[in-house]
Amino acid sequence: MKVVAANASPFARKVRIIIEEQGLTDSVEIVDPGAVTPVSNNEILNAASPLGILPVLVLDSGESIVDSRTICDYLNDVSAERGAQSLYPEAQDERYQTRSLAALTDGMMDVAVAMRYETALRPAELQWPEWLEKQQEKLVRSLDYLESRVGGLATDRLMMGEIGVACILGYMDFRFPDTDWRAGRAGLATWFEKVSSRKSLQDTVPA
Ligand SMILES: N[C@@H](CCC(=O)N[C@@H](CS)C(=O)NCC(=O)O)C(=O)O
Repeated sequence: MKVVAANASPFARKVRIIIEEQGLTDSVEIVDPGAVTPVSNNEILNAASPLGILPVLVLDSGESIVDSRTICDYLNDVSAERGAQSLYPEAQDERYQTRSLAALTDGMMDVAVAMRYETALRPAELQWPEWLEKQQEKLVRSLDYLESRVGGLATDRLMMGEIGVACILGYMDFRFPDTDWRAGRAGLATWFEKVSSRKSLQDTVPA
């Protein structure tokens, strides 16, 4: 199977980290489609998914699986069948906490990617400062929430929640280097520094 995934995308990064962490590097080819924006057409991507949004997993049968969360779950199932540990805890409460953290960090990525499109792609005269300000507040509140919960984040083994946290923090550094998310969030900064040394994160630094 192959996954259409750009290096800059935090959603695609989750998938690429899972491929490495779950021992699937020999089974999934990574295809970089080149530039992808909401205001351009990318033929490789559009051939894989009518939505033209990445990542997309293309199975050997030719069928596509869209949306990073679905792809992550699919790869988690495939790796579990091969004996890897699941990316979700078994106990129900913990499992839903992990799912909720993964959903929160996906939401943060949605906000951050939309802000990037607004500031980098939308013509200056059409930009909407009030909208940008509210999106920024969502990120600030969510980062503060993550800081308050950082004691529950593992560094020795990444589950789906930790992978999401690492991907949004890496994206903040990549696209919003002037926003000092580390200020006042020493726990999160230390956690991110520790997990960033993992091979799966080193190999997928956004570019
Ligand atoms: N919900 C989707 C979001 C993916 C997403 O926003 N991908 C961006 C790149 S980071 C994209 O493909 N943008 C192109 C577009 O919006 O047309 C997922 O989790 O896979």
